[in-house]
Amino acid sequence: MAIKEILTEPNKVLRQVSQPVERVTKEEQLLMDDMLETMYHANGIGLAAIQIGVPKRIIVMDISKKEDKKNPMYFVNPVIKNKNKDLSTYEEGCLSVPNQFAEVDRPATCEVEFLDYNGEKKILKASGLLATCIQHEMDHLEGILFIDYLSKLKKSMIIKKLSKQKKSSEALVI
Ligand code: GNR
Ligand code: NI
Repeated sequence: MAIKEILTEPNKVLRQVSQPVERVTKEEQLLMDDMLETMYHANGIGLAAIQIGVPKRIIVMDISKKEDKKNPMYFVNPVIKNKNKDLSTYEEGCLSVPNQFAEVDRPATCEVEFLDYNGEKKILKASGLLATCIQHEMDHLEGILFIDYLSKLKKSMIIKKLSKQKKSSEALVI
């Protein structure tokens, strides 16, 4: 297993649409292992493959509380069904948009069809933080970030901040 670098906005790779996985092989399982380790290392609750530069429709998540047992979840080729008409609001963050948080409305519940770590077809009914996180990760597969839902002004302020942060950290690597 290995900890990978997480790409941060602004970065065109994050805007790519990820491609379906034909079959879950050892290669995808190794990728999922690396994604999970990278996610835990960064204290995240979800990670899409594109965030480490791999344009495959793969997501890992673990929304268990710190004091509880780890509960890794793996989603390959996820499809969202039956989105609730009612919306929930969560303060979202993203490992690809470091240190920025904002409220986003999303369907309160949904169902997701996917292949698991072993390539078996599964259906999951999600609500609460799980539903929010799955939808946030699904957006990554389409090249969408949570800041895309904010006003133009808020979004451009965040991107400006991130660009500055990037430039100053690049300047340190001389
Ligand atoms: O770690 C994360 N926390 C989070 C909080 C609220 C809504 C979504 C998320 S996902 C995020 C990790 C991440 O960037 N996944 O793509
Ligand atoms: Ni994210």
